Amino acid sequence: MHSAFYRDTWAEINLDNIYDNVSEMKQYISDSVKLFAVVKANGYGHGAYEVARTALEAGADWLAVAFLDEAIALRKKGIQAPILILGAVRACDAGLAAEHQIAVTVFCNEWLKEAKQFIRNNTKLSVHIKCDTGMGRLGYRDSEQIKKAEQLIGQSSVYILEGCFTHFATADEINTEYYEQQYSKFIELLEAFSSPPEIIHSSNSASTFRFEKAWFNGIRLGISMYGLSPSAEMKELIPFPLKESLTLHTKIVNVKKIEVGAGVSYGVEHKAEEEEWIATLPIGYADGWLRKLSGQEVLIDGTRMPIVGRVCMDQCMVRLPKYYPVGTPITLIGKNGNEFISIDEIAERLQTINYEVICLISARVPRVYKRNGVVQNISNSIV
Ligand code: PMH
Repeated sequence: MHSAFYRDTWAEINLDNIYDNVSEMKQYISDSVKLFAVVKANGYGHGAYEVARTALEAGADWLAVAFLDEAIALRKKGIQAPILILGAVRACDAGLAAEHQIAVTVFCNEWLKEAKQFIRNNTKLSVHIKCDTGMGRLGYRDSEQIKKAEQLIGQSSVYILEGCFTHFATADEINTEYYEQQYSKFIELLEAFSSPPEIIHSSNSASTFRFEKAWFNGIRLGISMYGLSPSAEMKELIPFPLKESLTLHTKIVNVKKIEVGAGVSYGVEHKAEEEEWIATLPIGYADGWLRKLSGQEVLIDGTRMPIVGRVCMDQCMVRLPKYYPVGTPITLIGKNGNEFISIDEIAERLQTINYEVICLISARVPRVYKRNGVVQNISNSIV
């Protein structure tokens, strides 16, 4: 269904590209390896439900999210595929996860002891044991604790031990020393099981591309499903072309000629040195188009123009080389004519990583989903 939006700023999500990225990855890994499509944080800003559906169509076996609300939201929209919550779930919510057939991550035996009372007898909770092999975030760090976890799970009628996993901290870096330490630690921790769980998974995008030995029988694909490289160093190591899937657009809402010395925006950091055409764009930091993007270029008619003055909450201004009418389309991220502004370019300007740029595009920016080249759906969380 199309839901309307009434502002001239939107993100376009190319689901065909997401489909292609997933199916390329499916072909790259062996048939016996399950693909977890990581759709946490609203599908890295792209839209969790639409990405999940597309990834499943393209051959993903599992979905992974960060917390219970994200998983339940997918279930409520009718997604029936297996879902794993990668982050912590409160023990008192274990029953809710079980009712929705959502698998949870377990990283501490106290949790196993406490959570079982919240799970109704006619339901079962699938658990994946998380090993902290060096990320220092969540997970068991020693074999004895894992043996105990296996026992606690075995003794209880409400738990099913389904998986075991870890997460690498440096898979996207050229130097592999720390990676190898984590890998060895994971192998050591896996030996603690008297009977290993069905699904063993450790690799994010970077690790999947680089280390076949760390595929085990599941990989967790996040950033590269969205067509992006996990890091600048990784770009040359990616075995197939990735397709960026998010572009960001707006339109000129006001245009004026300002005289020499006239100021633009808060703090008047820009003053015209000669007569200038200034256009106002209806996008600002509350949309995730941050203040640091003052000076960043945008595309009009296949040409780059700079943002001048401070980016405001809902608007920013660009200097035009000539008059353009209200309604002229502007590309903030993506291709326009022969020019292209990549997500990585924005990340560089913000001195951050591409992950952060896409996650920051806020809920008030409508998402327009294209599939098979045509608009399939529009989501607008405001109206
Ligand atoms: N598995 C876990 C446990 C993760 O936290 C992430 C990403 C992925 C897989 C996917 O990684 P990829 O996007 O590099 O493929 N998590 C995060 C994070 O917490 N911060 O940045 C990325």
